Amino acid sequence: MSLPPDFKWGFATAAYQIEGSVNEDGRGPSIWDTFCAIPGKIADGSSGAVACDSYKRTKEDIALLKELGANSYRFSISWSRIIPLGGRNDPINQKGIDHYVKFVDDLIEAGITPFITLFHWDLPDALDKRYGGFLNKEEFAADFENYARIMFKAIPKCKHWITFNEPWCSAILGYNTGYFAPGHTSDRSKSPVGDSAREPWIVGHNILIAHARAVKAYREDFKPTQGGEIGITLNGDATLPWDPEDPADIEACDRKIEFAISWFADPIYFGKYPDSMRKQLGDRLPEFTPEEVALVKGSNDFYGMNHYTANYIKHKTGVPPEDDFLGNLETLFYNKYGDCIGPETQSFWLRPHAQGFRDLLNWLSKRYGYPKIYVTENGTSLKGENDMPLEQVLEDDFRVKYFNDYVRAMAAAVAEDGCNVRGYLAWSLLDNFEWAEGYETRFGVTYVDYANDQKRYPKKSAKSLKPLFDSLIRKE
Ligand code: GBH
Repeated sequence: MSLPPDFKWGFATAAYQIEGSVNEDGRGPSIWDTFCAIPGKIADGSSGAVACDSYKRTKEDIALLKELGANSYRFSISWSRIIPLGGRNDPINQKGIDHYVKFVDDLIEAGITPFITLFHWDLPDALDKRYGGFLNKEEFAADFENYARIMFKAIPKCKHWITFNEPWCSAILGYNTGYFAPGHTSDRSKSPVGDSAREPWIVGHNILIAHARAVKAYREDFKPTQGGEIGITLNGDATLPWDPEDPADIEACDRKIEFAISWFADPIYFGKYPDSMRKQLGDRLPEFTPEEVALVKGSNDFYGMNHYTANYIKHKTGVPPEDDFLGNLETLFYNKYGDCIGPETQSFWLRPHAQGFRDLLNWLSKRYGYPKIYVTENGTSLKGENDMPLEQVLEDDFRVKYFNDYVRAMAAAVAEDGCNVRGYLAWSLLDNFEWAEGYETRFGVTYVDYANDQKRYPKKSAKSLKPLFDSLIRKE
């Protein structure tokens, strides 16, 4: 028994990936509606227009959570349902607010603790068009703070707030590779706009400022009466040296994590960017003003950790190209001796390697002083799952094993290494819109039959988590 009695566990989702109803009750478009409409951006040409229809099936989703035994649920709010045009002087849509207020009431009524993500990539499209969205520090931060305040006020019952989900993805995939909305990149065959060498670092900086402003607002004006907590969720993969004997590969392992995670976490815990990033990026990486340092430093009540996979890291020599965002290194699935890091999944970037989870929990805990951690996402796709017959899909032993191995690695990090993990939200409750990969890649513990009225079928993995956590959580 290695997890504390009040350990929170359950499942996670995000608004644009599950809700559908994009024109319902006054919602305005987000950058993902716009991006999906551009031919070639989404693998199967789809969008989140219908997705899992969860906007209309909140009852069904809550019943499912209950059936699976979850005590917590992480979901995100669609900003453009609250303020269709997004900005602080734009009209507020009461119907959007009412929807989430009712949803939280119903969750709590069902005994499920809500974790709310304010921003999971679906920026109101009007803000992108009006002033360049994340690229405009003053406007974006002010508008995000205003939106966050509306939600804090409307949902005092929520005690766990996440400002941003994976700002790395918004910055790098949105403004360097162009793989995600709004699709900026220097590659003119993919986008008429973008500067892969500069924009991502500006976007990352501005998201940090917006995060910190929302945290300050919560702490000053809501936390004293509501008593909740707030933090950011960062994504990052575990790293192992390609050549364990080569000090340059060992150093590159840390640098990879610094470029992915410490880019955001160092400013939040230490008030500065990592030296490795400053060294490589020079003045393309923005500087924090003294006021910004004061705002950003210390702006986490907890660390939200999204984690899926691991890579072998091989350092590169020579001057990296200007658009490099990894830290002058290669990420590989095989090491020098030909060992493979883990089996293939449907996601080109994901190979299970549970020991990496334990190692990364330790890396983060050491660097940031053993903060309280919520694992806000962890999960896997399964090679070829979309083409399997339903009976086979429902016997997802590969995913059962993934969760078993990863949750046990986490429990060991808590019991044996002293990491302060207090919650775990599996990704995902439902198969859903997997962004640029469309619906071909499934991450759900529940199969969603998109061709037949979005009917839900819990897979074996859905039912595997309750007994697993029951065996690991100490009774009072
Ligand atoms: C999460 O990101 C998201 O929060 C969630 O919405 C999503 O459904 C889930 O993963 C499953 O994908 O080769 O540069 O294109 C996970 C972290 C980081 C994984 C970026 C994919 C792409 C690397 N993601 N990565 S790249």
